[in-house]
Amino acid sequence: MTKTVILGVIGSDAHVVGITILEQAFEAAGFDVVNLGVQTSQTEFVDAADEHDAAAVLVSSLYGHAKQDCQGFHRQIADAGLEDVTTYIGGNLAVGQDDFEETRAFFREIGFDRVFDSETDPEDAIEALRADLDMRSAETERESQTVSA
Ligand code: B12
Repeated sequence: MTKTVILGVIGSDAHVVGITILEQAFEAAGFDVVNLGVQTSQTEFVDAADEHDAAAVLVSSLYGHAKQDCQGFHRQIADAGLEDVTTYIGGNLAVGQDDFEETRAFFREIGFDRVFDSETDPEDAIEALRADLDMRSAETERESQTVSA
């Protein structure tokens, strides 16, 4: 079954080129992509994930304010009952010179399943998402077998 991914640039960020490339790459890889565009609020991401029964939400941020823009994001996801949706974030996630491993640790801590820097090849994100979604379907299958057994 074709999996739907929600894509957008969070907060007041207006950098559009990266998500346009990601949209094309994920579509070419066989995903249905709902591109919410730039300056997308947390609520718009969550509502779109719910409405489209999305497998994943891909958040982009380039302008350096991702930490503030993502505060409370996973709480909203949980409140909408969407804990099973895979969440990725990528881009220039902090201002200026930065230790990316610290940045990665911060975003993992607040709930993102994977964190990508601005050097990421879209193919690597696609490969990661395929692996994560396959793993999730296998887990769901195992759980339903356990329940019915
Ligand atoms: C073009 C540009 C602009 C244009 C944007 C035009 C537009 N509508 O897109 C304009 C001039 C408007 C602009 C404005 C600003 N910009 Co600007 N901009 C750039 C620039 C030069 C290129 C961005 C770009 O298009 N790259 C090409 C695309 C293909 O790459 P990308 O965006 O990085 O996306 C790839 C990856 O990051 C990754 N990726 C991105 N998101 C995600 C998400 C996931 C899930 C995954 C897996 C991967 C992923 O995959 C993408 C595709 O390969 C960068 C510098 C640079 N060289 O990156 C600065 C840059 C991003 N801008 C910057 C800044 C500070 C701003 C402003 C705040 C400046 C100001 N004071 O006004 C404003 C913000 C305005 C706003 N509200 O957003 C800084 C951010 C600094 C930081 N994070 O520490 C940068 C890095 C410049 C710098 N070195 O200081 N900008």
